[in-house]
Amino acid sequence: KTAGLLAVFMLCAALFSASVVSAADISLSYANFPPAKTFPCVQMERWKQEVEKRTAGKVQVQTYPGSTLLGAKNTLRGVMQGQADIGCVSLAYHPGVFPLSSVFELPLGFTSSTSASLALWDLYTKYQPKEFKRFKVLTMFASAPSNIMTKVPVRNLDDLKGLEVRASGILSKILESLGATPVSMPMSATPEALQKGVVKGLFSSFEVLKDLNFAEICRYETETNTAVYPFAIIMNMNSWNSLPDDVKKVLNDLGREQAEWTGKYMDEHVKRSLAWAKDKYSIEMIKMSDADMQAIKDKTLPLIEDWKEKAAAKGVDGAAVLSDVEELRIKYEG
Ligand code: 3IO
Repeated sequence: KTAGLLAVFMLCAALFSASVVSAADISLSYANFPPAKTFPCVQMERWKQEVEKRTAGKVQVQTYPGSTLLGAKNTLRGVMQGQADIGCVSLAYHPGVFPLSSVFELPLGFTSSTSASLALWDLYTKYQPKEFKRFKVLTMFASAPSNIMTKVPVRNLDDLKGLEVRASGILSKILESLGATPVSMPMSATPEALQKGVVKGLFSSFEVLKDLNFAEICRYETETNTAVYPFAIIMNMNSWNSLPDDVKKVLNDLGREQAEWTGKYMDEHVKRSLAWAKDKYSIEMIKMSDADMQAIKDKTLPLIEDWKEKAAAKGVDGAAVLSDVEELRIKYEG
């Protein structure tokens, strides 16, 4: 008799605790590779706040900046396998894996993170490309246009000849076509490479001058305003499928808004960081001649054809994608 009562009691306790756990608390882990101060992590904290607010605390997000849960190169696999529920991926770190979305790594003339981020999100929602089929994509965004930050002045294309400069993906190919010696690595590996002298500079957006203190070591900033780096925030498919519908709606509704928020934050932050770097380290801003700027356009043009061929080999209609991106660029650049 006592054993029967005990069994009933234990069953009730089990049911009770299960219902409490499922109703009150959904905990999602979110892995990010660069340090907490950088823009991918700033947007992560904003997303966490919005999600927790809009679900009235039903969802809690545990954020892991600085590769504390997954690093730059193993976030894709880690999220797929469920080591984190959510992860931040810089697409350029995975050449060939994103034949459609990598179009944003080409020199297409985007002048802001806001316009590139909105165009990227619209392109994703239109095509729903199969390169993301294993994931739920929560949002996407892009860095501001890339520029050359170096220890030595790069005043013209001649100065760039043979110079070791860090980039990733198609942006490394852009450097190569300009005569530099690109060294591909994630942003998270760049501070050490600069310190050790493995590279003389980097090719990315200017806000890292402040956020990673690169202004201290890279006093020369050459404006090229070429390609952006596209990002995706991906979620494990089982984690997504296990969410209740009201939570799914909150996350879906945040997709475009988060892309725009991140773009606007980035564009403002680039200005703040440049002002800070001028004030603190007296960085020199360099503009190349009109002839060199035209040469940059001419020399990087073949990369667009390259991309189209690679896209075609993966079943992506590159010409259609490029024409859609151009339409979106005009729409969002105004
Ligand atoms: C980036 C990546 C991590 C932290 C700050 C950043 N600013 C621009 C990027 C773009 C990127 O992925 C890269 O590797 O330059």
